[in-house]
Amino acid sequence: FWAYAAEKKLYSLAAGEERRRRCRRWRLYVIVGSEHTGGREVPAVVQAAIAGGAEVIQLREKSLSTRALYHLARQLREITGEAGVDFIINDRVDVALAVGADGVHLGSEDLPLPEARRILGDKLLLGATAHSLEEALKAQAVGADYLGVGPVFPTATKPDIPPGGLKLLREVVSRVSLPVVAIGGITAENVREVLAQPGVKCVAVVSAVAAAPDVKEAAARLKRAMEGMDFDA
Ligand code: 3NM
Repeated sequence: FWAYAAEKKLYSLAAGEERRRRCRRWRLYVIVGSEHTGGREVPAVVQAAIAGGAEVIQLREKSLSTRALYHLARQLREITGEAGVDFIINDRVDVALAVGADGVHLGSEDLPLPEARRILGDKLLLGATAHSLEEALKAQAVGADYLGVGPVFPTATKPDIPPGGLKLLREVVSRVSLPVVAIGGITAENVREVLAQPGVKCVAVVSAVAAAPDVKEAAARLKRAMEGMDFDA
């Protein structure tokens, strides 16, 4: 029994390390949902974001029926799969499994992380939102693979939570070993100062890409702004 348990533990440690390694490769994480695309079709916006250089797409829909969400998620799974881009679904563990997404992002009102992990098995990525150091430590303790940390700057997309600034990022990175995705009010103008924080290698955006008149160019502009940064630091 002990040999079996030890082997199982080793196996699950290796799976966790592999999941975190995948998240550490991300630089530009684009969140899309029909509320943010200014009436444009979500799949077209996702195509353009990928063409501009997004490496991970999150579908975040708060008011579609389950069937409509499923159909949309299937289309995005196809687009992201062809492009070799990771595909994350906000909140809906069931839909993520149904369409074969790469992971699920969970907030504090969603399923608890350990339950989601039990349902998802050890391959899918599990992201958690952290608005404070306390939430970040808690999410790490219960098995998140990466953390969305913010809001960094004031943003109309999340007006109810006070921004934590670059200080919040520094606090979290200094105490948590998980990959950190900075979020909230990030644009091509401020992305360099965000990524200049040691340990922060990825930014997530909603409006800077999904709401931009030229989505591909907006994503490409963010990627250009990151050029020459030392992500190994
Ligand atoms: N979550 P924009 S901030 C969806 O801090 C979301 O948890 C946040 O949108 C958090 O790029 C945020 O338009 C909105 O500022 C980010």
